[in-house]
Amino acid sequence: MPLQIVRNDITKIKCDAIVNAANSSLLGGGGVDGAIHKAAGKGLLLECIKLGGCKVGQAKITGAYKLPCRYVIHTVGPKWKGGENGEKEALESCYREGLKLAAENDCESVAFPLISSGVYGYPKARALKVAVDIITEFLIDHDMLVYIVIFDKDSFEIGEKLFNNIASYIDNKYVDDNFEFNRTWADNMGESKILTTAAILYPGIEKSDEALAPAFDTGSLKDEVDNIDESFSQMLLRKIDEKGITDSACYKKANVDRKLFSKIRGDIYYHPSKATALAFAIALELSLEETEELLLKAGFALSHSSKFDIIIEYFITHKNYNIFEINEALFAFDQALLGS
Ligand code: AR6
Repeated sequence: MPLQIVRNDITKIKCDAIVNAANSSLLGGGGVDGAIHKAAGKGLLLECIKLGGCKVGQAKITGAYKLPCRYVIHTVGPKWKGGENGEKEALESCYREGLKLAAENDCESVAFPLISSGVYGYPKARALKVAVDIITEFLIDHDMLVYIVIFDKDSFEIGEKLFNNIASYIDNKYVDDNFEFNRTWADNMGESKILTTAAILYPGIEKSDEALAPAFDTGSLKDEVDNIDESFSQMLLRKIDEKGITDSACYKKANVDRKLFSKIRGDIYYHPSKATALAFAIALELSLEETEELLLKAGFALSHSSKFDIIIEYFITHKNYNIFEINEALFAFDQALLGS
């Protein structure tokens, strides 16, 4: 995925460059700046001294010394003064200038902290939105893997209302359906059993195992194989055509890497991960039914036994196909992110 939001300590990220939320002296400080200098060692400070500082919204690059990356890009975020003093434009400039330096230095991957959102007081949710917007804009014309590294969980404030709506949607689906499902399962089997993958993939299978038998009895296996359905790759390409969008618009919206898309395009039997299949369903703005069909082509299904799946279902049924908002919600509920 070209943009990944991860929770980690940025000094531990292995990529070409990490970005430092510095102050205009570039001589170190607290927060992420302190952590980066500490992990990089004295060499970083000695190089920074030679840079002669940096203005708010600008960026400068140095070596990374003991850090597990090649470069550190130092940028100076704005101090939050209520939001009417050019803070947003200055913060946008930090991301643009940082990304520009990364591209000029042939970086294939770069990790940003949430600049200004600590000591400088920029509200975290707004800081995150600026980061996502500018990085997404940049990725339209550049191939790069960009990480936004979140240190503390409260950086993800998806909004109380949305959080509560999703929470009650999960509650309804998760509790009710699981209760119902487990009860019928136990009733039918007369004992508690661990759900098989088939039972999860094809709800209803538990009701009558015999119902499956004809599928295996009729015709030869060779006939079945010869009449194999449209594959995931074929359905994906068909849907892209039907929606009248370009391949690149689709994989970019899905936040899927170009190389991965080429693999899927070139191999009609390619089996993507569930998260990748879902990312395409979201990018294509498929209905719930179409999403389930696409998933099935890849051997997956949406299950009410999984919070992840219920959250995805929530967004699809509410026709909200913004992959970053979905990922923010997944993150808030401690779930894996789409496409990652
Ligand atoms: N990895 C990732 N993110 C981190 C880490 C870490 N190791 N440590 C903190 N954060 P801040 P600012 C997050 O204060 O607001 C310094 O003293 C943190 O939770 O580091 O731009 C400089 O020298 C927050 O979300 O930077 C400046 O004087 C985000 O990084 C001033 O602070 C940014 O918090 C800059 O303030």
